[in-house]
Amino acid sequence: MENIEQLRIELISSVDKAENMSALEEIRISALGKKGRITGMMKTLGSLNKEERKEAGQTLNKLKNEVANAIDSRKNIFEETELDVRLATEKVDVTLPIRPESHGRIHPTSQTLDEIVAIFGQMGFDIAEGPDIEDDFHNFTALNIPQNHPARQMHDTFYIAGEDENKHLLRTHTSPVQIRSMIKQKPPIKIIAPGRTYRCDSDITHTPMFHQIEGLVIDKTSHMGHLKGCLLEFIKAYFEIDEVPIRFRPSFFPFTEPSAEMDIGCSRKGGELKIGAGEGWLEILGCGMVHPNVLASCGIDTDEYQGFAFGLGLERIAMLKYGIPDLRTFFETDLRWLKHYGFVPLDIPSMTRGLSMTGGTAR
Ligand code: 2NM
Repeated sequence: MENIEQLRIELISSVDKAENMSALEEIRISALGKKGRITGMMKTLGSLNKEERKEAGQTLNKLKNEVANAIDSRKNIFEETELDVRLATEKVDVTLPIRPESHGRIHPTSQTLDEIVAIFGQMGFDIAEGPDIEDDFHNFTALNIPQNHPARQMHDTFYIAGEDENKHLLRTHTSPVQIRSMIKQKPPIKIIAPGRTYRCDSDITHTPMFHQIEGLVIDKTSHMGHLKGCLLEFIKAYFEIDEVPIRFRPSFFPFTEPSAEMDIGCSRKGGELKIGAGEGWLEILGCGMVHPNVLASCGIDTDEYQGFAFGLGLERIAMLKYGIPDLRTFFETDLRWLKHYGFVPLDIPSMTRGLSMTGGTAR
């Protein structure tokens, strides 16, 4: 057997002298590889007697570890040096404008969602999310929607195959998210729930999938006056105008009492729709005080708590702001459409930077 100490000195010194990664790899193979010198010596252990074998085995194992460690630490030095060189030579000028060849655009649905989230975020609302696949309880029962209600029928709701106690379905609104929040979290609650919703409906003004944003405020004293103030502030911020007439018309939803539909003022002079003071009205969202039955289904004490909720369609409100005439084009993935109505990726909506600086028909 070769002199182990001799081999140790030889290997460690060649590791120290190695100039680069590939030299190190050669040393590793020649010492520790299948046909390496240490490996070779290990194979000869069988010919020794028990005592000698034990001693030589331990010494060889120690040598093996020592050489492997020496190679690893030399590797680390190379890697660090390499990184230092890259850090010193590679530079990024963060003040450069974005590349002219960047053609990607943000979809109006995403842009509108980001704008609305920025506005309600500023007002202190949290964002809540939930599953697209819901069950009968969260989508209907907890919302005070009776068993025989038309919305539950097969032709309005996408049910998922299987006939169990608590049928699964694609949520028809984002209200089940509020239900989950109310069950999970104690009041006060102040959330908006944006997301995809699904209805078995398809014509000029309906697509089987669309986006909704719903809001919910639960505390001890909130009333219709707060609802009105909150929604007025939202509308002014969203349409970026200081004065908008609003009006509330009585309505009906199973999950609110009283319920209302909110209209905003507009003018249609010269065939162009303009939001703000004018001779016309536009229906914009539904709202109301959360029905006590809904609160009770979520385990909230109706003697102590009350609150308001509202819901609106994202695509519809995007169409109004950005002058997009056809709902269905939102879902057609037509690049020419996206190029026309889409937004530059770096124009991220925020209440301090402004909502939409370029984009839509403004460009
Ligand atoms: C609307 C209109 C009115 C609403 C109610 C609730 C909940 F879960 F709190 F009961 N969420 N959303 C609501 C109320 C939604 O959309 C047109």
